[in-house]
Amino acid sequence: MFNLILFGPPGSGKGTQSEKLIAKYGLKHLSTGDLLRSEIANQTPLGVEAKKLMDKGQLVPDEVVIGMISSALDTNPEAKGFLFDGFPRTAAQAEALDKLLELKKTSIAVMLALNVTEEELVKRLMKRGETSGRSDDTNENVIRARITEYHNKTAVVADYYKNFDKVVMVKGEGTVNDIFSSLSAEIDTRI
Ligand code: B4P
Repeated sequence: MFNLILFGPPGSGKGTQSEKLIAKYGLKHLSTGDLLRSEIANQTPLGVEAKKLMDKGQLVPDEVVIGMISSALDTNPEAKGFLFDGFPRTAAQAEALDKLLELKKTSIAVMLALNVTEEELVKRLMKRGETSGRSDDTNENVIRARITEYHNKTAVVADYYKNFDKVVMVKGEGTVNDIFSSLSAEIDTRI
């Protein structure tokens, strides 16, 4: 099994690159952002609560997203590997993920971390907000709040995996195809 974390701040290209990587490597894509937006679209109690936080640019509680990932792992026993996109986003989520994978006798092979400047992140998300219908992309204050959450709570997740020598930084600016080639090269040496 080959398990990969695609890491980076909001708007760094995780979702964009994940689509291409799962097509190339046949991994199962687990995006907590997508899972939460599906709960919102279905107006579940979890979705209603999550939307309130997401609209303010804040993270959803750890136990909620850990529960979602745990059941997604259980419902995909045949997967040849997982691509985690937008998860883990806190140190507690990282520790929980390690335990869940250990139960399945597997682990994270590598974290690929996309590096993008803050001004480029804001520009991309504002542009996506023109068409995405995502309420968290339309307001610059909310976008900046998401980036602040990233610095306060999520950046430490890279330090967690650095302890195990599993982090590779990848330049996240340039064309989508060039970034995809850089990510693929890193995967090819490990898969
Ligand atoms: P996510 O859905 O994970 O949203 P994101 O970080 O904004 O998206 P992503 O980084 O994938 O966007 P992409 O670069 O692909 O999270 C949304 C919210 O859900 C969070 O704020 C939080 O509230 C909640 N949440 C999710 N997971 C959670 C967790 N684990 N714990 C707690 N809360 C959680 O795309 C950005 C734009 O850039 C696109 O328009 C794309 O076309 C463009 N782009 C991509 N690559 C480009 C390039 N090379 N050049 C130019 N533009 C590019």
